[in-house]
Amino acid sequence: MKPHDSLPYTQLPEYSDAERIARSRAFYEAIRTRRTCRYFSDEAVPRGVIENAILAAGTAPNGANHQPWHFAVIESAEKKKALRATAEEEERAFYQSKGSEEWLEALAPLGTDADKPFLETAPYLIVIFGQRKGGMNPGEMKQNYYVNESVGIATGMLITALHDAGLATLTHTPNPMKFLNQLCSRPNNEKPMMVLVVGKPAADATIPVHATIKKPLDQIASWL
Ligand code: IYR
Repeated sequence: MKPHDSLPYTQLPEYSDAERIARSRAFYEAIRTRRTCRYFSDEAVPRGVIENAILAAGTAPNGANHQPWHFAVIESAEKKKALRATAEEEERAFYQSKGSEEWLEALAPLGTDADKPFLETAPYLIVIFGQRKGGMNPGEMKQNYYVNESVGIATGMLITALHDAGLATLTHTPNPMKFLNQLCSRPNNEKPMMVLVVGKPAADATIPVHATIKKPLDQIASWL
């Protein structure tokens, strides 16, 4: 007997080797067109797209299946304005003095600065929280495990789902982030980890060439 209630493993499609190679190549060709966006259109995007993308993110592998995440979706103009005001204040401190010379030098080819108008322009800001405590059921306060890893994987799946739906994203990391708990009415044991800006790119959006240079396979993988 198995030590747990069990179901047969999910039926995966029976592809030929050639089909698997073609499909993995096609997926790579699709995902390699993803670009971080810093210029957003204010055009509306249906809430259903965001809901489905969050449902997809919620299937991510995670510690003990406690699903230690919360996605606070900001769509109100006032909340966006408040988030932008605090984030820009912090970014000004970062770009003017707090950021080390080495760090600012590393960012120079991206052309980022303290101005973040997209935080008000884009239709959605998804604030992603990691839950240090929780468990599977509402109201539980069990220890959660591998919170950073779990939320990182879920965020990657969220970005991938949104890209697949034809939407642009920006992973924004205001520093420090604690103000996001109050802004999103989230409890103190939750750790804000990322602001994901979501929408359509502005018609005249550009990307830094620097960001398009990806390491080749032999630099990012080894076979042993
Ligand atoms: N949080 C800042 C700075 C920044 C840091 C890194 I590392 C980036 O890859 C990009 C930006 C900002 O949002 O501008």
